[in-house]
Amino acid sequence: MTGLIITLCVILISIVLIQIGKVTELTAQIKGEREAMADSSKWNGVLSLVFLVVFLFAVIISAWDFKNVMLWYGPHQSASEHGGVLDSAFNVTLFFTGIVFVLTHIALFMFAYQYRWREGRKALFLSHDNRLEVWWTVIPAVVMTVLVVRGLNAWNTVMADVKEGEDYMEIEATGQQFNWIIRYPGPDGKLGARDYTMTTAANQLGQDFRDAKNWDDIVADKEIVLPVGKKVRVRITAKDVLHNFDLPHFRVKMDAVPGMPTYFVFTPIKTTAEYRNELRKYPEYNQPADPNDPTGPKRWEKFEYELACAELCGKGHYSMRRVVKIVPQEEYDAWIKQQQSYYLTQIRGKEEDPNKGKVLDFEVALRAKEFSENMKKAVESTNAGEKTLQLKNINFETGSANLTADSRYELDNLVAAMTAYPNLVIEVAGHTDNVGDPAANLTLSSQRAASVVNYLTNKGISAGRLKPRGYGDTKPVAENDTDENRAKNRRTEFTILSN
Ligand SMILES: [Cu+2]
Repeated sequence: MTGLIITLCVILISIVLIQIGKVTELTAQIKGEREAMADSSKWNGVLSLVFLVVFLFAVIISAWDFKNVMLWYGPHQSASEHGGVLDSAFNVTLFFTGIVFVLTHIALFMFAYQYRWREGRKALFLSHDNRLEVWWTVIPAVVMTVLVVRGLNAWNTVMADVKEGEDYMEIEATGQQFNWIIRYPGPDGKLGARDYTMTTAANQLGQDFRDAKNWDDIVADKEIVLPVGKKVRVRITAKDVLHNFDLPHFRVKMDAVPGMPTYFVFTPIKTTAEYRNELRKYPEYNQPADPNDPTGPKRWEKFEYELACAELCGKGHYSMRRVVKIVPQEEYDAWIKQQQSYYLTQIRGKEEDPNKGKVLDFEVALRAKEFSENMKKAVESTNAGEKTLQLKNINFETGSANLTADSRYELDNLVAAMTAYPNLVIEVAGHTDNVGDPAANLTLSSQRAASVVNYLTNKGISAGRLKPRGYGDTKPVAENDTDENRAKNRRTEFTILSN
């Protein structure tokens, strides 16, 4: 229907134009050709002037109308340290090109009016004028030099890499169709090595997990959180096609190129909350964020910084938006503490893990810390239920009471605790699942408890402080219904009897 109406309109307008053309021709014949030409020339000149005025007004009004929505102005002052340099370079360029823009438009349409065709007037042919040549060469040359020198200066400031010994944090952004994979270095502050040949479904970044620096790396799959006032270096890469790492509020924009890592360094200077507070002063941002919910939150309350992909990288391009949160350092510290290592949660112990079956130093250290904290709590507690602790990673060879070599790590934690609390007396308890004969289970669990006690006495802990006991399958902690639950029931525990 709409198509039909548009076609009809086009046909009708064409007919009208043809008719006007015919009428003009007729008047020309009546009035005489020259007079008609002078007439039309004058009208065209006047219409040029009208166009000039309307056009310049439209430019000014639209710029004024949208001023609070645009970056580089009003509420959208840069939220990064280097952004001001870029904004000022942009504004200086806009100032000079703005003057040229207005002047050339006025000249263009004024000339069209002023020098329209008139009877008996001839054009002046000016073949050469040295003075004019000098003017219109020197002025643009000076302006261009100022702009280029300023621009180069701004470029060097904005693109500067971190200096030797400078305090900064590094994250990594990898673009792919269609999302950003953001990697944080974890507590060691260092990003682990990557090798694209190691990329698999589970290891999307091709992290080389033989590199210890990778073990604590975090892959942030929701929002990006950064502390305010801290210099951030972003390593930027791409997996498939060209993407572009764009943080408009921070004036950060850099191509993500497959096979060629790039970077950008910036320092956020306003938290999300501070930026929202600034938006709050402008009427545009006091409109409801959702037009269907006029009493709901205002636009400034809903504002979020964002990471976008500024490269048309495919049909899902728009979905590469990620929320960026700038928070005070304490809030950042709390957030990063909650993030879990990708390696430990997704890879450790699985097919892809090159360290499968090996105990890693940092895991031993982590567990030792956890053990001593739990021990402290248990010793101080007056609640009987909190006096029993489980020994983790204690394993025996199948069907026997022989401890595996890796059991020593946890047993050494217990030795350390027995030494730290010299009055501690404990019961060491062995438990099994309900598979097999109950009497045999009881014997095996007693032997295993004895085996643990034996290890401890060999390490110099007095036998009088250790009471081994086997419970067989009599004290399950879970139903013996699944493999997982049966594994929970096969365990070694100790209970503090006195301290
Ligand atoms: Cu993209």
